[in-house]
Amino acid sequence: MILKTLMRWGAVAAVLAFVIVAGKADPVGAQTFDPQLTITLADPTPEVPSVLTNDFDLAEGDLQFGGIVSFIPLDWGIVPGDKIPIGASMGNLFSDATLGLINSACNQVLPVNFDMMNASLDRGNTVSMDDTDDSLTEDFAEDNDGNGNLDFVDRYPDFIDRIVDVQPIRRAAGMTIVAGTPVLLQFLIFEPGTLIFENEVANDIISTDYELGYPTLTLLQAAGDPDIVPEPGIITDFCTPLLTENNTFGETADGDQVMVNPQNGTYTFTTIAVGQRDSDGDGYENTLDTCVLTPNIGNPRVTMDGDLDGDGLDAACDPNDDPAAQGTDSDEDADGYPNRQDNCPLHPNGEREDNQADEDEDQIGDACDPDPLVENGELTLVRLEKVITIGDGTGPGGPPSAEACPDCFVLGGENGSSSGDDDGGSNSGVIIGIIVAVIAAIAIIGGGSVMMMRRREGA
Ligand SMILES: [Ca+2]
Ligand SMILES: [Ca+2]
Ligand SMILES: [Ca+2]
Ligand SMILES: [Ca+2]
Repeated sequence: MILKTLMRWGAVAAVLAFVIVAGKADPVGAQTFDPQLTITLADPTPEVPSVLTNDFDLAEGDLQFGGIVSFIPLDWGIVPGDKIPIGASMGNLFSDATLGLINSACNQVLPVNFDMMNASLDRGNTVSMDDTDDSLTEDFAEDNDGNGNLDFVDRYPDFIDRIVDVQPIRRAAGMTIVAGTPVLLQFLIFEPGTLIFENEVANDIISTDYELGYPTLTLLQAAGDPDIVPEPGIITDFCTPLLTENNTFGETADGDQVMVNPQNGTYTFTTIAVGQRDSDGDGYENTLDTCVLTPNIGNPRVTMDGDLDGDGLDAACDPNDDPAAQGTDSDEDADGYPNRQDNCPLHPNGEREDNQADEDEDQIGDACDPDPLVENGELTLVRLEKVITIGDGTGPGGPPSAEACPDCFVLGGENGSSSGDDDGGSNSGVIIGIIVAVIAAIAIIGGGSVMMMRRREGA
């Protein structure tokens, strides 16, 4: 355990070497969640490979996202993953993530980039996100069969089925090392109509799901896994600004088609993004706010702002915000979780207690939640639509022809429902879970910081 801890903290130095400190002041204000989406198609000619760039940005001061589901239009040409070689490069993602490290202000920008590969869809051949063989590397990040593909490419991460128990038609996966820890990013594409939003809030925004097209779910690490076990880590916050650029290739380096433009016409890409909860409405989401029930005095993005003793706890609820005690209260309740990561910074709820338990998943721990069974703070759903024109846009539209894309997914065709255990309409129960689980999950990144740090089995 000591060795593990040392290795982790050693890695911090490496991270800090790449960190740009952006200590810019941000006026305190009401909560906003205003994601900006841009979709660019390199070549709008009908029926040619689609080279798509999707920029998703959140400005500094916005609430961090809790979940994102994107839809690719129904008539777009999607080649299923089982028609593309495993391990083939299908795109990349560049992002600038803003992090708070080791209890400091959330203002350190870390570039995090991924190369995305076509990955196995075989849910019968799974791999763990834990280090089950005690090799000091998590199983998914190893190449146990020595075929040149890391195991998250060859095998299906087992936690996915615990989040969404539905067969995807394609999975793109990429890994990068952050703070010495392998981090996995995955995009799962499902058949149109698979995700049915029964969520009350979502229903206000989404009228029909099938017509929106192919739902794409983004999974970062094992966030959303109900079996995840929190543990203290070095990444204590994950906040805005956030910049992401996601590029999808039209074909692999060997010329295998990946995505193909539809016929002359116009098409709408839809993205549903959910902002995290902010229970006291002070503009700081629960995962970033050390005083979740009291409007903050300072800005958690600015070093020591409203935090005279620099312990990460805002003076609005710090019982001893005393400069004379600077640095000594970095874990005020002495439960092992630093203040900025602790979902109850003033109530012991560490690994010896309930270990950050949060029954209603509002990122306020049960130990200090005034309503442990009722979520505090609203989720903000935003629906973003971008219209893309193919050709001159005057045509009636329609999918690419079988000649232009022999392997493209055919709606209602024989390559539909590869699992045979779902047919869209019967999955409402599944999906209620999805948006909620993913929200809860990704939100954990900031507060519980489970994203980068997972307990190894038996550790
Ligand atoms: Ca607050
Ligand atoms: Ca303080
Ligand atoms: Ca605590
Ligand atoms: Ca709670």
